Amino acid sequence: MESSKKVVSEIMEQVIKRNPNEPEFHQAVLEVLESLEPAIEKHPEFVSAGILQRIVEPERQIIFRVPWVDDNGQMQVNRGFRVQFNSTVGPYKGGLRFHPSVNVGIIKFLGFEQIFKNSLTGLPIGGGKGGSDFDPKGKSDGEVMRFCQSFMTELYRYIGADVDVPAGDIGVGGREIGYLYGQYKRITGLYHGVLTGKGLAYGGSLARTEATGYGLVYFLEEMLKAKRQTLANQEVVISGSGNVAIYAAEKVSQLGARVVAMSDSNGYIYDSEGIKLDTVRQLKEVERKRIKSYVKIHPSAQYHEGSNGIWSVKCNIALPCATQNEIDGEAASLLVSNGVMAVAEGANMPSTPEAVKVFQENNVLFGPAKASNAGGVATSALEMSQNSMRCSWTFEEVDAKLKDIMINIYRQTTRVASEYGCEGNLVKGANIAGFLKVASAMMAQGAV
Ligand code: NDP
Ligand code: 2IT
Repeated sequence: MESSKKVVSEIMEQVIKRNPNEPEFHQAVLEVLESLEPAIEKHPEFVSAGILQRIVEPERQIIFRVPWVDDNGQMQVNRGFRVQFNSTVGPYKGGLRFHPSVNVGIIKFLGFEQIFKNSLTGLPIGGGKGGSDFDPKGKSDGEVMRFCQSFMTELYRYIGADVDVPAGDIGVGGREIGYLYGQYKRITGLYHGVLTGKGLAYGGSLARTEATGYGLVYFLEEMLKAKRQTLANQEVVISGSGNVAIYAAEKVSQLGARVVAMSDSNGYIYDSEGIKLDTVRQLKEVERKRIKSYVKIHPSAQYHEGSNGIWSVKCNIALPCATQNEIDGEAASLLVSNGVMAVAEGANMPSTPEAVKVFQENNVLFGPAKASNAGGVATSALEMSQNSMRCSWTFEEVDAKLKDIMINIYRQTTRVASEYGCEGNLVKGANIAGFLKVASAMMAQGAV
């Protein structure tokens, strides 16, 4: 039996060769493979069955042209993506991201991570991700609608309620899901749960909007409980001011903490008295304005240009909820020297490998994204169940299920970390736990 290190380095070499110019994908794969070493040692049968070679290769990658006409009558062309990564435990499931930085490597890193995250939820969902380099910022509702209709006119042939079920991610919220759903229904004539995050009037689930942020905080509460701590009176910094950030802020505030800083891609606001979330929601969810406008309404708060400066704000708890690689080693060291006690990831891969190392070496409680932000996709799976059953659960019912799922993910992650000799290391615990279920299902299904 080859050493697990050798197995990992051979596969990594192949991944880099086969997928050139995709640094985020390489980063995500390396992190998972390295943390799987103890699992590979215990289960040589996974290596002989080629599970690792297969799991790093998407089942299917779809890239398509998205032409649309802007408000000036000009033709615009964007690129659309859907990466169907792994369908071993259920239909492909994962969000769509609309952001100018989107490329196939970004979608592949997200789709790859989604396999393990979705497995951790315990629900029957495989891994996928999609999106476009379309930038919704500054576009009219009509432009966003025409773009979404064109995007779905191509995507519809690859998805389905039992095939692949997209949802939101950066730049894709209720408005976009509505336009995408309408077009899918018009083309196919089918009224079924092909997307999640739908409006409540047409098959959406209560608590899906809140789910990622709330789930993150339920996970964080478990991390704190293990150290006999609570959220009461903690000072919290949350990056981003989108869907995940807003509902993480709402839940930590309900539990007695104070959010002192939030951001967008231009800069961050600091309000020592605690950020007024109603203002943030009005600015971001309703008016689609920049976070800078907050200080016009609350002049005692401060605005600082540059989003990364947010990590210099002193806090006990940091919740990165904006984007990948937003905390590097230097930012992590700054947080540590300012006394941060816990970091839980709302965004996908927001901490660089150097940052994770800094947190772990300094005994900061660290909740990795695949575990801590799984509440969004878990609630999407609950939306799929309700659609299949033609019923709607109450907010309280969905929220209670979400909380149970997050507590289970925490327990599973800590238990597997101990079983595999890395007690307290939730990064390894989450990756190994997510992997074991998918790997054994792949073994059972044979060479597919
Ligand atoms: P939104 O589009 O609602 O909000 C994104 C926020 O992050 C905005 O404040 C945005 O600022 C900021 N942001 C985006 N890109 C960058 C960047 N390159 N640099 C700095 N700031 C940036 O997205 P979500 O809240 O849905 O997603 C946030 C993160 O959470 C992503 O990593 C996503 O993958 C992850 N996630 C989302 C889930 C969901 O259910 N929505 C589930 C699990 C994870 P600006 O407005 O200036 O662009
Ligand atoms: O990263 C994620 O888990 C999401 N964007 C949510 C995916 C989903 O299908 O709800």
